[in-house]
Amino acid sequence: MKPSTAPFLASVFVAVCALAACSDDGASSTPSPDTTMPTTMTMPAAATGTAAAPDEIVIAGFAFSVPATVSPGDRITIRNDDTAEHTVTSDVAGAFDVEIAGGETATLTVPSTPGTYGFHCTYHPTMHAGLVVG
Ligand SMILES: [Cu+2]
Repeated sequence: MKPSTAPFLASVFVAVCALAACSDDGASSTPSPDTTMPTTMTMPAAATGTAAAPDEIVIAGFAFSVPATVSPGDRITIRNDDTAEHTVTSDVAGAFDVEIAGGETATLTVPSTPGTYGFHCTYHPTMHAGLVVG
């Protein structure tokens, strides 16, 4: 009769379990694949649009001010500071065609294909600029 063996094995087993559980917890908490979360959290800030966004076409004095580049598929604001009505119409038909009344703003959906898109105003053909999508 050796009654002391069983309690000894039991205590070793508990100790191993505790170590294993401890290391498992450490392994499961260290990886942080949630780095994509901040990206989605920036969307509400962009949607507020209170401050002038960098991606904005401004029309003033019968001339376009265009951001250096815009992202494919982006939705950018066109602000018409003139009293005259203008349009932002792609030279290549069908890419985009937005009409902006005097003193108003409108939204332009950037083409999803990268490239440089020349555009003009249909009312004032001398107004011409380019939109760089990339
Ligand atoms: Cu115009």
